[in-house]
Amino acid sequence: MKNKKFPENTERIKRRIIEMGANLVGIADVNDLRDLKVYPTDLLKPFARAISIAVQLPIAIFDTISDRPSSLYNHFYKISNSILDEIALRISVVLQNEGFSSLPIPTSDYVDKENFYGSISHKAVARMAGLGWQGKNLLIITPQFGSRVRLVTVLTTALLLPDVPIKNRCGDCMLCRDVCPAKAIKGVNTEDHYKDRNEALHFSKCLEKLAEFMEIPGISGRLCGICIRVCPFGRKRKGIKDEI
Ligand code: B12
Repeated sequence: MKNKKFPENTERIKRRIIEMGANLVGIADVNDLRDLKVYPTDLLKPFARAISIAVQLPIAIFDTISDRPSSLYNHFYKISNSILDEIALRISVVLQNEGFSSLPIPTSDYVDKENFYGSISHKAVARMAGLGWQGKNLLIITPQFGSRVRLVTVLTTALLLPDVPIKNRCGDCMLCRDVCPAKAIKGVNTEDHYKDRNEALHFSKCLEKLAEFMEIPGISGRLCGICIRVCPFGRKRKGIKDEI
């Protein structure tokens, strides 16, 4: 891949990722992530770009969630993780074969199990890659699918053309705050990103509720999904009728 062919190659790589089953893809400049806490601390050093990839979960899956997560959501969130991990692995090999060192970061790993930190925040990468903004539920909200996406990151030396972040569009909407069964969402907006997760959430309340939900038969992880279900973005389904 020649540097002077930036736009063509960026489009080609993005297309390839979509063909592999992703629904959204964007590119962040690693320089814009330098203030991000990462593990190990030199994780980003060899790389120039971070590719953010999203797979959506269908609205109907979230509609099986009432005041607690459903076993159906439990099942398919794991499948979406596998799809994302597979895409990240495959595109890393594609880029490597073109001469660019590329590192897939797992969808859902906790490197700091005590404080609940992944090796890199996929949400921060997604935001800087223009996939969406950080909503009041602390999650990435995409215009197309709301928060009904899961994310993965590929770090690469390939100088792909970076995308630009998009503005927060939550406005006065408080649906996620009002529906949260733990009353964990404070309802505070951010123009760019929260300095700390406690700015958006009563984090311990969210954690306690997730631990409670883990006791439900059929729920094997720290799952909820209620704030995701109500997000109005992407709920209008073109061509799909609810009633026949
Ligand atoms: C540990 C973890 C948890 C923990 C802690 C969550 C947390 N908020 O930290 C627990 C178990 C509580 C949890 C719960 C959930 N999680 Co979780 N979780 C993770 C995991 C593995 C690591 C997150 C992490 O490192 N957090 C550390 C904090 C500090 O970072 P943060 O949450 O990203 O928020 C900060 C940054 O984003 C930063 N930021 C944003 N933009 C920018 C830009 C720059 C330049 C900088 C410097 C910073 C910055 O601002 C925030 C405040 O500091 C990620 C996967 C991953 N590797 O990213 C999934 C992940 C965040 N979880 C996810 C989901 C969906 C959930 C749940 C809804 C559960 C579920 N599946 O039903 C709940 C929602 C809770 C909530 N409202 O936040 C998704 C989010 C998808 C999305 N659309 O945003 C992720 C990305 C998994 C995935 N691969 O898709 N999770």
